[in-house]
Amino acid sequence: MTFHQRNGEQYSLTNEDIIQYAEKGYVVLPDVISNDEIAFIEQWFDHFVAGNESHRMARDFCDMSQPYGTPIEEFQLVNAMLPSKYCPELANNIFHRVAQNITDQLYTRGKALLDYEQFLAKKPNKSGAEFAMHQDLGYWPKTANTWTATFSLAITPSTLENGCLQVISGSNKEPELRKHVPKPYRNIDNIGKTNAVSRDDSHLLVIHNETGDKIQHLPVTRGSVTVHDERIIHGSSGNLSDDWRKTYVMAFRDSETIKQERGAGFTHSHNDKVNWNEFIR
Ligand SMILES: O=C(O)CCC(=O)C(=O)O
Repeated sequence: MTFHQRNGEQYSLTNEDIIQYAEKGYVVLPDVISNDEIAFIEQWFDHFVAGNESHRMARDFCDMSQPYGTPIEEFQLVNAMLPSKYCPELANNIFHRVAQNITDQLYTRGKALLDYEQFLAKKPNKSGAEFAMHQDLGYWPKTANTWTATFSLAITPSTLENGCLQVISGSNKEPELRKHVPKPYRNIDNIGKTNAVSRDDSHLLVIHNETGDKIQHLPVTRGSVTVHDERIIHGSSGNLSDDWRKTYVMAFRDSETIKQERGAGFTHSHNDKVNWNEFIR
């Protein structure tokens, strides 16, 4: 039996991890970041989620379950994009360095680097704090090489009750990306009518579930990590617990892909001025 091992900034994957990631589109890695290391990250996490940088983040501080313009007091699924851009003290932190080491083991046909990061927090007792099921590639511009490893570090335990990550294992092998559309929200003034929205109204995209979709939940302990690829269907439910769910997301992509994205003005900031029509899949 092979065990995972953290040694300095290295975390050794097993052959089974590498095969599962390629075949099923995800892997769960226990005990990647220690309690002491998380304490540093959590201070910054709480700083952002409390809205302390919101005055200079515009749409990079938003709710991933509700349209832009939702008042901060009503947020359920708090999203702070690109925290190291706003507070460079966080850049190249221990999670970044260990995740880079793991990425280098998963991706050997080129060099993948950190493309973007985000803090995601589900407030306690918010059944609406759902992250609708999607494929990450549905959110991004077309690029020649799509390879991605997206890491979710559990800053708090991630459980069934607080809305842990859920995946459809193996859906990364579907030949076509599913159709993603902006989430329609009910117009409260016009009960019964549903507003059609564009990506300028809300960042959130949704897909249609298909019969046969089998959801698998991925609960993890504090300090553990899930890694998912760009094609696997995934999302998460609301938080029915009395505690926060806090997650630090980091995505690594091929260095040439990152160059292509930046060339098209795409930095993963919600403030990017992107012509989405050019990116339609
Ligand atoms: O952790 C979650 O609740 C969802 C995160 C997610 O969808 C992503 O990182 O792509």
